[in-house]
Amino acid sequence: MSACEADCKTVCSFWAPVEADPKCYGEIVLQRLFETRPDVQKLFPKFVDLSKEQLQNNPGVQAHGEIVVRKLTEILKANGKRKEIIKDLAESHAKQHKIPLVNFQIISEVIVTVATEKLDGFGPDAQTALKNVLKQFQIDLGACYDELGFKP
Ligand code: CUS
Repeated sequence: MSACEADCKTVCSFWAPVEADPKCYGEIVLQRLFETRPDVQKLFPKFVDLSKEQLQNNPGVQAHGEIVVRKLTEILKANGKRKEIIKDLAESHAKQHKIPLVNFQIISEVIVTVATEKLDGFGPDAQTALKNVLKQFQIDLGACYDELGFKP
């Protein structure tokens, strides 16, 4: 088992609540992201003009949050197929949404914070494992961005 697979396995052992309720956890992640980094909110055409109040209980935020968390769960469980998932993600985020790489670092930090706060027993080892997985994810995504010639 590679180091990355081991890290994925560690994180997965705490992940059942997230997998069971991706909409709820996804909403928390996006709310926290927009709260801490209003500049990132501007990258979402659907959400750019929404006030803090309008972001609460927003079906669009919940729906996109759910997508983000489902994607992340898919990556955690994919092992060999990880690269393919990331390649698709890179295509859509480079060509269609034009999301610079740094934003994935920002959302990764938020994901670690939220997991640490909300998941039972998610201690230093689990946090390190999740950080490693997300770091590798950013490296792989960056390589795909390079291949696509997307230089933000
Ligand atoms: O979609 C998805 O899925 C992603 C997430 C990951 C997986 C973590 N995204 Cu999209 C992200 C982001 C965006 O879009 C924007 C901004 C920032 C981040």
